[in-house]
Amino acid sequence: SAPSAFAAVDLGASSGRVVVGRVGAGTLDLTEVHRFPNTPVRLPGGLHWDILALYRGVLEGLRGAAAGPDPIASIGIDTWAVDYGLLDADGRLLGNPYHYRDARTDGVAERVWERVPAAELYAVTGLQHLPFNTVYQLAAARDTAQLAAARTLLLVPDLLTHWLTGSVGAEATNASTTGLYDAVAGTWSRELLDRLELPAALLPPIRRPGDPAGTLLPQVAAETGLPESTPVTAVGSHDTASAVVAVPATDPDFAYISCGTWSLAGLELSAPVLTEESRAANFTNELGVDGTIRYLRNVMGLWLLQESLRTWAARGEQHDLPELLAAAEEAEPFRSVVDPDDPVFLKPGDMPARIADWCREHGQPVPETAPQVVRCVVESLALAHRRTIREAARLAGRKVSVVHVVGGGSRNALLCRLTADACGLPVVAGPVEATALGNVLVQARAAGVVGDLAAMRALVAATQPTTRHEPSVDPATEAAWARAEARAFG
Ligand code: ADP
Ligand code: LRH
Repeated sequence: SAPSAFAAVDLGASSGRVVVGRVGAGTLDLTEVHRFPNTPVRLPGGLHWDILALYRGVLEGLRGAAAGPDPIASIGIDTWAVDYGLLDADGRLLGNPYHYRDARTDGVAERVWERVPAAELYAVTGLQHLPFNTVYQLAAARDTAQLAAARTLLLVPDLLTHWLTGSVGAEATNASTTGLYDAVAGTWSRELLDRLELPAALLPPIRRPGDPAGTLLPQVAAETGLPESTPVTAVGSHDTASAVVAVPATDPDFAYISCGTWSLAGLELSAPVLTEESRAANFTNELGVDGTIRYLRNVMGLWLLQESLRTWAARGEQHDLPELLAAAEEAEPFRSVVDPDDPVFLKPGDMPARIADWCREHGQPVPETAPQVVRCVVESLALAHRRTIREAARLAGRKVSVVHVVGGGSRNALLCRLTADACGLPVVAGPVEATALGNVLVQARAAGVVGDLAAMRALVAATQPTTRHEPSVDPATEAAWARAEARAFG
């Protein structure tokens, strides 16, 4: 039978895209229909996502999908995690969703822990501590007029789904990033909501990847040219969950790094690790597709590079990324390395200056040129990948024989090669668009076109190009990375 076509909406922190994926026996291909930048906006009241610009991009992409050669069997939506919009009693959006890098959560976690200690939060949710987890954002909003007027909270992919279909729900993989989801029971944690005095009624019923999420509203159908009967299907609506679906692993002992704005580095497990040691190491147990657990840690990721480029561009210094990476390749190795996960790097702002300050404060040479800054960022990320994957394997009692790097960072050959050296393991790089592929595959599975997770991964491995980076065989390599690790992480 002919392949079926599915539209995937995938919004990352740096860009959004709408792609059409065709899936059939032995077939999996993607066509990018529309790509648009995701540019946050600072208002007097804080840093926001430009949700209407994003929604306009979604509609434009769906229009492109409708105009293509294949009938669209279904639509799936994934975005970054934790952020949400609030609807009032009339179902209208109350204000622009906040960006997770907004400062209003500063110091809030500590207040929340006075009510529910961090160890108790972890025992229920299995979620790593990030200052912007939804639970802290809601605690920061406690006394606002906006929260008082809110009747429904929709995570960003669920908000976009609501605008397309009118349906109200909370997709489970993304719900697992809120800090309000019980990792063992697989439901919102009523107990945590009560103890934190957060209104449980805000939270919609959970739906799972593969569940139907409605069909297009008449005005959406008219605007996009898609039939009203077009279904929206819940996918792994947390982008990282969709990315992990499309990791082309053929070896069961694999680790993955979903590498874009963030590097999400870890393992796929069948059960959460909720030990105190795991909490102290700040590993998360986020929900994957088919009840799997994404046992990983957020590494600060290519944000450090994106924000450096943005800083230079604001000063009139334009850099071409491939050229800059080629220059970084020639730069002196291990001149300076930082702990990329230091919270000083989290917020928007002058990144090269913060890297320079960090180096100065830690007795390391300050990177002077752009290639030196980039070399420092890439080596520091490779170090964080090494540390994170080794720690995940130890805490989960698992062996790792290969590291898969997917997402935009898989195009960064220097980062992939250094990650291979740092980990002492082969790195398989690609696919770049793993998230969109995972989104398409879960829709295809719901339509009965593809089988289980293993079958989906086999299809990705058979159809999508990857690049293998072998680690250095020089016996001095491990010692060099171990020394650099001590410099970066103390
Ligand atoms: P997100 O989903 O978080 O927006 P992506 O997965 O789209 O992120 O990855 C974006 C990142 O990919 C960019 O910040 C950049 O560092 C990297 N990237 C994109 N194109 C290239 C390229 N040609 N060479 C090296 N890196 C690239
Ligand atoms: C990656 C991601 C990550 C979250 C962060 C907020 O895009 O979804 O998994 O921790 O954004």
